[in-house]
Amino acid sequence: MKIFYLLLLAVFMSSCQQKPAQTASPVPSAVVIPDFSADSAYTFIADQVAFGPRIPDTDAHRRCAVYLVNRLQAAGATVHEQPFQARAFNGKVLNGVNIIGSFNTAASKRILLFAHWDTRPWSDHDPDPANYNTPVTGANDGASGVGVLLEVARQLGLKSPQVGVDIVFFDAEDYGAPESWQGNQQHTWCLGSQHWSRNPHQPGYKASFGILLDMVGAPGASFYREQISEHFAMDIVNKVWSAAHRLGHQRYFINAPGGSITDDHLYVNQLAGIPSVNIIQYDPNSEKGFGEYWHTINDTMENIDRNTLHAVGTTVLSVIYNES
Ligand code: AHN
Ligand code: ZN
Repeated sequence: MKIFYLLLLAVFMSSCQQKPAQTASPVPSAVVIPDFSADSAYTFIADQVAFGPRIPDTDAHRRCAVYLVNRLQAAGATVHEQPFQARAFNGKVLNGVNIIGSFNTAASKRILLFAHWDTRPWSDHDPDPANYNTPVTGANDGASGVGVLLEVARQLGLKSPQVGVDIVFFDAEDYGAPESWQGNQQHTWCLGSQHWSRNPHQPGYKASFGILLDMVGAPGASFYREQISEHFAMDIVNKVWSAAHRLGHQRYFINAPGGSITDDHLYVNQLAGIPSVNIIQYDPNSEKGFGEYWHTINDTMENIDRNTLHAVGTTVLSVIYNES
């Protein structure tokens, strides 16, 4: 009889012990973030570079626009092209086009991701003044941000996030007046984002926040906390930099103040009222803040590093898939 009760007790206890494992776990399951393919992003950068310099009113520019639209559509985005004209500092009227790819169009909460897709017509920071009138190839300055976002787009199409996402490729960012220009340099950059911020592709368009990627492909890049970003969107800087640190990317995302950089996010903040941050390679402690190949003839594929693309891409995906 004693043995029978002991057996019964043993069966009872073992069934009790199993129970918690079978029902609700006390730890909530973590959000699954899709894998970012740095190889794919790298290819998307090489594809853009292969067109040649993407200067408004050139054939390479027109052909690259078709490519960008096709890639966004292939990822499953609803694509909107926004052509515009803008007068450059030198009086030239540029024919530009902003390209917008939207995911989860029905979602009311939206995140804006952006980069510029044009390239600079002059290598005005090249050590050799003879190269001044050679266009920048723009592997890093232009193609890198777009390449990372095309891979983000591909992942968004494979697995839908809880929020809506709009990816904007701004044109005519890099047509700004060179330092030698005698006139007022202010507002000569970022012509596409100035246009879009005054005339969004949907009237009254709003997003919860925005993230700009600019020059995100160089080996060993440092992304300091850019100061216009901190001024308009401190919470978002904290969100992005802490996501990067959680993923182990603190060597790239430095928790210290960077420069105050006139870039597309200035106008998205100031004119469109969307709190936005800039992930941009700029080291305030170095002599050449934007890196040694910035606005030179050496901004080429040899200076694009998959590790940097991966750090930035996984950080952006982590931020998006953690939003609800
Ligand atoms: C200025 O040099 C004023 N802004 C940098 C914006 C930029 C140019 N990003 C890429 N190229
Ligand atoms: Zn540039």
